[in-house]
Amino acid sequence: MYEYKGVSLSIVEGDITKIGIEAIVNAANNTLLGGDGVDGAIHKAGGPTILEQCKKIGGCPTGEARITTSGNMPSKYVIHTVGPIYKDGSRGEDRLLYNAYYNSLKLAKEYNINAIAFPSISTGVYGYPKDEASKIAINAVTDFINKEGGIEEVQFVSFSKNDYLLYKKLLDKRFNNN
Ligand code: AR6
Repeated sequence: MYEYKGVSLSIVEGDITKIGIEAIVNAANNTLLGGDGVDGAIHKAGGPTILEQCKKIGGCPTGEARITTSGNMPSKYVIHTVGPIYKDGSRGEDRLLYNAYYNSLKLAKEYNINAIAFPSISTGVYGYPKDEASKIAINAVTDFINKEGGIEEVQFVSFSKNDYLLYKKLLDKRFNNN
């Protein structure tokens, strides 16, 4: 567990659909109509009410975020965001990934959500290099805390031991933990 300006930051290894927290973030696509990876897992665990709400929303541009309820999952809300498809790093991928995190937090704040869990957006099907993506995730979250505030807890959910260790290395370095 880490603390940054009074906000609790932690790394959790496991399946985000099982986390009982106010909001979980989905790494969705522009249609918001579901897919593989964490998106598929969220729609499967949450049930059809999420898809019904997503259909009404009608899509989401890359880097932006939209919100639905969580259906049958223990969380209350799902914040659907769309990360970039990684090509070669020269097409503004870093800014779009940053925006996906930042805009998810902005939406959370609008809904008075205090605690949120993020998967590692864009690092699966969309192919973003994990090391770079984790740094961007941490930068976006700490920038948001600096500039906007209003959040109390952020969890970085890692789906593998390697991802967990990567976040741990970066957060230890940043916050000087041993
Ligand atoms: N809990 C937590 N993390 C998970 C889970 C889970 N249940 N399942 C996978 N991950 P991805 P993307 C991790 O592919 O790269 C979909 O088809 C996974 O190990 O889910 O943003 C959408 O519809 C990886 O580190 O999302 C889009 O079309 C991370 O979540 C596209 O994939 C993100 O992998 C989005 O691709």
